[in-house]
Amino acid sequence: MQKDGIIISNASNLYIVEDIKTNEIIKCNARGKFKEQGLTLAVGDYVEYEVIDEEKNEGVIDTIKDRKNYIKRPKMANLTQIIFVVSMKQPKPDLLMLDKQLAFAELNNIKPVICLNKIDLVDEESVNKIEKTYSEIGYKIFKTNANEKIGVDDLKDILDRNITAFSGNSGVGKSTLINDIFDDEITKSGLISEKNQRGKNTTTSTYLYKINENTYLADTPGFSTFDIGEIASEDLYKYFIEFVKPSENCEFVGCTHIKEENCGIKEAVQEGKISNERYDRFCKIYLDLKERENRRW
Ligand SMILES: Nc1nc2c(ncn2[C@@H]2O[C@H](COP(=O)(O)OP(=O)(O)OP(=O)(O)O)[C@@H](O)[C@H]2O)c(=O)[nH]1
Ligand SMILES: [Mg+2]
Ligand SMILES: [Zn+2]
Repeated sequence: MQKDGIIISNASNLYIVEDIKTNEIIKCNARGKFKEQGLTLAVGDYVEYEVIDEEKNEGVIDTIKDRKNYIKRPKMANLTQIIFVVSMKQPKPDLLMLDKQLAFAELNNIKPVICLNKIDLVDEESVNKIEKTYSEIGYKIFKTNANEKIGVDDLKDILDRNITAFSGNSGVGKSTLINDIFDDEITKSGLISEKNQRGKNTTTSTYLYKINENTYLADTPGFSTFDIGEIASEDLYKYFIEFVKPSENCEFVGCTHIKEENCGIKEAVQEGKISNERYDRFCKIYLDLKERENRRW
């Protein structure tokens, strides 16, 4: 009998499937046809599986359902939301990284959410400045002090009906936030808080935790920003969402929005409709992508 499940972890050819209805865990292999079709199954895939061995909880995956998206590093399907954690201090905010990651999310059709953490370590003004830049673009912003669990409840609410991952540089507070939110649910099982010999939390493979009906949290080894290398330099502006409308006013077809005269995006910067700093970071990322393209030829 075919049952509905979701892949919650994967090591080489073994897929751990959680039954959607019963939450039972079944160790599955994949049918050979997927390989023949060049399809790689991934954590987050909704599947139909069949139980082969009732006692050992073993089964086989027959079908993959249509994917919303697929990302390569970490290998994952159907991620619907990423919470980008930015630390206000120790380490200081890395907005270049944030902008790369926002572009990555836009490229993959994943809802981005920004969490400004460690607000206890800086004055309110510097938090509000970053908040203003990104809320004006239309992004959702949360301000937290994870150590004191301040602002964390609001974060919890947006997880509902999503497959969410946390992302951000080392030390920004991802694990602290996740532990805050799932104090009881997850960390008791020891999974997220599992420590390696050095006593530091590490995540080496992706794992999905079911929080609620249709609600999962992905613990991942981190997102490779190199994946924005998939974006052609000339398309980058499309993933800086507030640049799209002004770009309609560019005089030249194929305007790179860097050096040209009569560029709609540069005009919007001058008129204060696009943040100066965001534009500067756009130029930096553009030039990076361009250089990578040139090296490829
Ligand atoms: N003052 C302050 N410290 C915080 C806050 N959130 C986290 N920290 C501290 O920052 C340090 C790093 O936090 P982690 O949660 O381990 O950071 P992480 O993002 O998981 O780091 P990696 O696992 O290395 O990627 C810890 O010592 C936390 O106690 C906060 O809001 N305020
Ligand atoms: Mg961590
Ligand atoms: Zn332009």
